[in-house]
Amino acid sequence: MIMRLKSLLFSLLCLVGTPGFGQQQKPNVLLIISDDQGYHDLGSFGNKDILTPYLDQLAAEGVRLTNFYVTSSACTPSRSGLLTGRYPQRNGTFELFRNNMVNYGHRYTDYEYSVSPERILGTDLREIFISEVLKKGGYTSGYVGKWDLGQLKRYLPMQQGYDKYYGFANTGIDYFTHERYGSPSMIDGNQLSIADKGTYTTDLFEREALEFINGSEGKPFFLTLAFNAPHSASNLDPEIKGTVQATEKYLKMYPESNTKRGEKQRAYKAAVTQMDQSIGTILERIKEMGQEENTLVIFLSDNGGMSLADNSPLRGGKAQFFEGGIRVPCLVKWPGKIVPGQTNDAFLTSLELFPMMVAAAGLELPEAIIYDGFDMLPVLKGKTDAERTEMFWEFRGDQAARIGDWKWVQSAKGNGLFDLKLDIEEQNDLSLEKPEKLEELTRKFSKWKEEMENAAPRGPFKDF
Ligand SMILES: [Ca+2]
Repeated sequence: MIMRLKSLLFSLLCLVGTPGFGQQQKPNVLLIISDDQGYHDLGSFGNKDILTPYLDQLAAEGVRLTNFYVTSSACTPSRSGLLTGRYPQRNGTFELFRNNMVNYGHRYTDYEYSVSPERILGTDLREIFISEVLKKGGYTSGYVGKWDLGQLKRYLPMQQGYDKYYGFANTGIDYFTHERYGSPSMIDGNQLSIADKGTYTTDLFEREALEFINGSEGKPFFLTLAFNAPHSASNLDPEIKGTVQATEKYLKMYPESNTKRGEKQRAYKAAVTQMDQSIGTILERIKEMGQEENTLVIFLSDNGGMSLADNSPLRGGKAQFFEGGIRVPCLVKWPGKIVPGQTNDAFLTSLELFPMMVAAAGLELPEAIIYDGFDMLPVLKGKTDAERTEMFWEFRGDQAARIGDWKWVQSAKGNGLFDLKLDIEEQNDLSLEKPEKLEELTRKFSKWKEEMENAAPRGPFKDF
């Protein structure tokens, strides 16, 4: 009898330790990244022309962040900051892993590509990716899409805490051939693969995301889904170079234009709409699995849009430190935790996402590592006003700082001191009227820069 009781007790204890019995399973985390999507290129951010019904639904079911920044105006450093929770200048990936020869029309030979900086450099292996922290917490993690943090096997997602990888590791490809200036670039696991050549990337990333989610049942999942849409295609063909590629089905949703630029914009919009549809399909699948209530969904663009995009009302775009290059659309949904249908204009950045995901998973940040952000969930819940007070940017000699509502930019594309509260368009340079403010921002920038320079040497750009 006693033995039977013990056995029964043991069984009960086991049950208690199992998700679904008296305790909530750890939340799934779905982190969706679009590439070079403009601040205004979603219906929920005021665009009347572009079709994004599923992202608009996500906004209606979650919170829309209108004052949210990434750590860089370019892809690679923005992603290094996001996935390590640290300023790119601290983690050492503050440049693109790129050999500029292709910009002058040169197509790499296979050998040249194999030894190019783009191919052989990657984010410092000492950095701890969000996937590595979540893995320790029992998560199964998948990375689908653009990685951009190193192409050699040692730098790929499966060596950085992810259990699955399907995507490309360089900074941009052709949407159909999956080649970068002629070099095959799609990777399945740790191997280059041409098995899916010819299929539009968004379709492939949707397929792979669904496969990962379907296979995760019983375990909390973390999926990073990084579309290449609507980034321009990396193809030397002058008809394709600098354009966004789209499929007929989605092109047909937009009226034809009689100008070349109009047609390019039409394709940009079609690519955004197809990405939106894929996001909708994936969110629907999560709902069918009964996991909607238990899934934290985050959506953001990795940096501002280029010339085909609409960053209005912000000034500038990609590769600039005016707001259009670094303030991006961000949506967060977590049913039961975040009140749906809100707009939150707190000053926040992508550096907050790492601590937020770790806290959502009920885990602690690794000790002895300096993180540059904080868990922003209490801000999204409206429980605290403790938003960010300062943020700094640097890229190729351009510099910028935001302290409170004040923004300072010094760059090849223009300079100025702006009061974002009154002048979100950064039209009114107050440098002469507010010298003490200018002095405060430049002094704080110098202090930040000194801290970054004194941070532990990290490769590849800093550690040489
Ligand atoms: Ca980008």
